Amino acid sequence: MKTFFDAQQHDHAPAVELHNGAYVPYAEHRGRMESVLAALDQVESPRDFGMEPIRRVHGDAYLDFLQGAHARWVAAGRSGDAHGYAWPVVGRRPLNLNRIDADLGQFSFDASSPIAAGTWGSAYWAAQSALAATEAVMDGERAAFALCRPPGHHCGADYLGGYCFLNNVAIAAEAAIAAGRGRIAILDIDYHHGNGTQDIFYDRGDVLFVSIHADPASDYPFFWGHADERGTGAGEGATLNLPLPRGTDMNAYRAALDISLRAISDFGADMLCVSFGADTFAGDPISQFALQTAEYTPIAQAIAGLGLPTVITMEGGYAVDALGANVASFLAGFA
Ligand code: SP5
Ligand code: ZN
Repeated sequence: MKTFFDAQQHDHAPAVELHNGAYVPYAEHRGRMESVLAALDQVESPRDFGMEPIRRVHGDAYLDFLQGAHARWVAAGRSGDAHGYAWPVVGRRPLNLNRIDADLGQFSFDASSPIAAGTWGSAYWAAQSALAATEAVMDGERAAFALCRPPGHHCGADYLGGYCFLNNVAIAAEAAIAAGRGRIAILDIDYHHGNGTQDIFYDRGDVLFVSIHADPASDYPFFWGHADERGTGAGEGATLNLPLPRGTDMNAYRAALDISLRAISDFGADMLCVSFGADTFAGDPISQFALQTAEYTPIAQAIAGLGLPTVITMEGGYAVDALGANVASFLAGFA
């Protein structure tokens, strides 16, 4: 399968994240990509599609913030990565205070996604990888894989979080629509709910968002991904959340997958985008599902059975030693 990755995606290297009350080593590190790259035989660098496709998803104020945040952090006399610590209560009006600490709160929803010196460049090239995979599929490939790092599904039009800065799968979907595709289905099979993607398309009837994830009653991101979230306005019914309990194994997972595939098939999409996270793996250090390496192949075969041109973007997966094998097992299902 055509796979896209740019070496600049390695530059994003935050040191620590806040977890259970302490700063611990950042789980979303470059070793993840090294594991995947070692398991795949051919990877291409994407060409540069520029800012326009990114601007279709993200607001200008957010993009200006993201590009400038680390330099402003340094200009404020700080060292290391930019960490926010104060957030506006929901409903407070946005204020233009020209204060890096205020903006870190304004444009994020959690404390697990510091901005490092290389963050913007890596996020930019992850998005370009997603665009290259989209282009490959529109040029006739049956499926293509964007090895996105940083991942994207937790960040919204105007906020970052969950290790995500630019929403790669949303950027891919909007690029396909701009190129003339009418209806896009997004299937999110990361362990965590894809809250950013859901928010971006919540009122849209032309993009179906379907997500299978750990129940947000027990797991991050808590405030999104509950079964009663079904879209709004023209998007009513175009969001489908299938939360599953901790401990979910292949049997229960497969039943939710079948419901997802039926919804996508009923929607009549002409392209599919898959947010693929391998943090559903039994050995994942931050997640609690029980899928095995070999089970990613039949999952992918079932998805491929839809017969839709498919763009796959990488999301989470933190069992670094097994990550390459898990990704390879998934991609094998499309072969
Ligand atoms: C893309 C994706 O999978 N994002 C997941 C973000 C989850 N963040 C909340 C869980 C925090 C767990 N931190 C563990 C750190 C271990 N070093
Ligand atoms: Zn995840």
